[in-house]
Amino acid sequence: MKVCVLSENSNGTAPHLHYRNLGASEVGRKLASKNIPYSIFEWFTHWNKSDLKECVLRFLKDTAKPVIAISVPFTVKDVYSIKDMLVDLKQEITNLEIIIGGNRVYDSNLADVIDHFFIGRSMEIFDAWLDGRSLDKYKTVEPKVYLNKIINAHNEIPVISSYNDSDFITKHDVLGFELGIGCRFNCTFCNYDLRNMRNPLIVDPVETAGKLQSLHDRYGVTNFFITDDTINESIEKLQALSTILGLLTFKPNLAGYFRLDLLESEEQQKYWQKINMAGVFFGIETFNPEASKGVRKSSRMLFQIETLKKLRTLTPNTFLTAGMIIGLTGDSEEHIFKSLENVAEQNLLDSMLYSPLGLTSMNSSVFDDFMLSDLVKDPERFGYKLTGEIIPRSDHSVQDALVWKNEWCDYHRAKDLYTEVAARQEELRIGIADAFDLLPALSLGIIEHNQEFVQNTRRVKELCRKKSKILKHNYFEQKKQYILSL
Ligand code: B12
Ligand code: SF4
Repeated sequence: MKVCVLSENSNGTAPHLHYRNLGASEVGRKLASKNIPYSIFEWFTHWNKSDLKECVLRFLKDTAKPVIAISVPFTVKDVYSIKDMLVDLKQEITNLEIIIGGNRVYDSNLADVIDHFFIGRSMEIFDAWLDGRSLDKYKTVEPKVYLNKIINAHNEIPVISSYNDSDFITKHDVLGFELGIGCRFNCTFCNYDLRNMRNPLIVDPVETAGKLQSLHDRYGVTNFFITDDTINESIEKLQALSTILGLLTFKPNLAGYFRLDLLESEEQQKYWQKINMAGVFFGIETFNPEASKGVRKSSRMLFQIETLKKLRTLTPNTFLTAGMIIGLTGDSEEHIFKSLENVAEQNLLDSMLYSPLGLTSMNSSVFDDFMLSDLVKDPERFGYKLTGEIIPRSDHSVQDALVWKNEWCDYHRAKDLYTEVAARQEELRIGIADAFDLLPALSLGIIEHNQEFVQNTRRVKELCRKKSKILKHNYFEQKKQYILSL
């Protein structure tokens, strides 16, 4: 067997990011562990199509079992841009098998060209498939689609970027790692499939530090994103991260997700200062105590504001973003605008990302219940009525938007409010950027300090988009030369 891993995670809402796809790197590591030759083709939608096709044909030319493994964690839409090429390749290589993995949704419109769909965290299924073992355990109502409903932490281990010289990593790349798998909490609106996990598995800090150090020593990488849904869910995780950083000979720039309410604790604050993240995303959702309680987050909002002030003094350079939801039961327009002003007055956050509360159906014949939030499963219990109106998504995302209504808002008003809030944010000079946006800017040398990002967010993102295009182009050239020389 030989495998071309086609990877894409740089489109959609964040075209200025050039992060390498952590899932694709794990697919590669799994193949390497079984001595199966493979090559990752990163950012496949941006390749010149004939170059990509030529490379795939060359790489798969001398194997009896040719495979294309597609990894598209964010949207299956990306596959449509190469669908014609895949059809051609199937005609030219008659025994070619095409598999897709990583996404949480199954798109039946791709079933004519894809042979096997592995939904969500699927390393265990992939492992069985590679070994030719039975996949009965993971069968779904669709014959080509497999899903693992019971994740076993020994098969689904935390992933740390793993690359070799033919991946052409440079110091301008941003790589990812996980500290653990799963989250202990179960917030009502959350659809992270591995939430509500009793004992999330945590990495071995020494091993992780060794891998990160090696990526730094071999390629000069200093920018890393941590993909855990909650880095500070436990002191053990913070301890692990702090130990990892203590073992490294360099100071990496890190971005990741934290829960603000847990940082009220002095012990957490001690680790916060030691770890000193470059950028942090807090899922605050609302500053309204009533609305916050409704989504199973802390209602101690005054404490949270004090915590933000404290964090500012502990690590003044950390870029702080908050994800906020518009339309939560118990909230109000007045409160939303008042909290914006409060944040600006007290300089609590650098940026806020608002979004209208979205209740989405899994408009798909295959999914795990855990891919739906509690709120979607039983909206009435949380004060939302579905009006029956459904807004279909046109972008192959499979999930449709369900129109909801509560005591003060509905989905349509929440969308309008989103525009009004963005205008007010601009006036108040609160940024609209993700903590994860910072790393490309640092890695591409566009900014040296976080404050430059705070002041020029829009221009910096535009520069990132332009510069990352050049970085990708250089990568495509090197990769093509390498593959054609094989
Ligand atoms: C970090 C993260 C981000 C970061 C960084 C993204 C990046 N470029 O790497 C940021 C903040 C930028 C981001 C943005 C978005 N994100 Co996000 N993000 C995540 C998060 C927390 C971790 C992703 C990750 O790297 N995980 C670790 C890796 C190892 O896991 P993995 O990708 O699932 O890969 C594993 C398996 O899937 C499998 N696998 C992967 N590929 C393949 C291929 C084959 C062939 C096989 C067999 C297996 C396989 O192997 C891996 C090991 O098990 C996930 C939730 C989660 N915890 O997974 C959401 C998640 C991926 N994001 C999601 C979404 C929707 C988005 C946004 C669209 C949000 C928005 N509205 O803006 C944007 C899109 C970004 C873009 N490029 O346009 C959804 C995707 C839903 C879906 N359809 O599957 C997720 C699942 C969250 C959720 N539950 O809703 N995100
Ligand atoms: S929102 Fe964050 S803390 Fe809450 S369940 Fe989801 S991952 Fe866990």
